[in-house]
Amino acid sequence: MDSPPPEERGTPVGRRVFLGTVGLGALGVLAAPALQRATEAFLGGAAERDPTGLTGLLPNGGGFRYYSVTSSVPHKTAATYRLTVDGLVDRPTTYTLAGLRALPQTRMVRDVQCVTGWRVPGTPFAGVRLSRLLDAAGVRASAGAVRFTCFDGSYTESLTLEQARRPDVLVALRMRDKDLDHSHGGPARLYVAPMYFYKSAKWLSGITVTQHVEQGYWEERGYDVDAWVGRSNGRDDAPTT
Ligand SMILES: Nc1nc2c(c(=O)[nH]1)N[C@H]1C(S)=C(S)[C@@H](COP(=O)(O)O)O[C@H]1N2
Ligand SMILES: [Mo]
Repeated sequence: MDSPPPEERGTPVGRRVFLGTVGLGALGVLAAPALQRATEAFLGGAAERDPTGLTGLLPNGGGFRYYSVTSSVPHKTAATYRLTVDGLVDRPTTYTLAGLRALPQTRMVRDVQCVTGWRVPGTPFAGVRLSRLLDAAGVRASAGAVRFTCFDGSYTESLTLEQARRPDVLVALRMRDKDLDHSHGGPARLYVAPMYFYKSAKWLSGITVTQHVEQGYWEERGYDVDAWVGRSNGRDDAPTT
């Protein structure tokens, strides 16, 4: 079990929620059919068996399943990668990878939990707190949400501003103490530790501050916008102690 760094203690994602994800593996498999039925109903029966997780299983991914909603994704290097922060901000900003690496880095070790039941325990992620980028840009008073876009050209996600400012939400540059590789969304992805992994948009290219939450890719297809692990997507029966 990891022990959260001091600055993370006392945030809403406490030990309770974290421990609540342990042992969810078996439960997740049992709970999956209900979610799958809901998704299939939503898609008119066209959904594959496991719409957000079973495509492209990486043989040596250490439990990770590679997933992309697009068939190919361009590669970006330190020379070509850019992350823009815009929308309802006073100082729209474009970061290079070097610029992101030069900012203070936060490392967290949590379980990764896909909504379809697979889980990878104790996975280190590191990067820049999203709150830092938002503060640097100067979020306007009228703002209420943040929208994320990706250089795969299709995937989108969103968080409320309150969620986006949590200390356990990162623009991650590293996973398992290595630079994020392309398959896992490198050079930079969103990492939303307390939520199911579909919130953690890979190949992050844009952060746009908006007034209201707009549904992301999977949310338009039936998944919860507030994707707290153990408390959303029909998993309210997850352990709570
Ligand atoms: N751009 C993009 N981000 C994405 C996805 C995607 O298809 N495209 N899939 C999501 C889902 S459903 C999961 S479970 C994780 C998978 O991350 P991994 O490929 O690093 O295991 O990424 C999330 N972020
Ligand atoms: Mo997923």
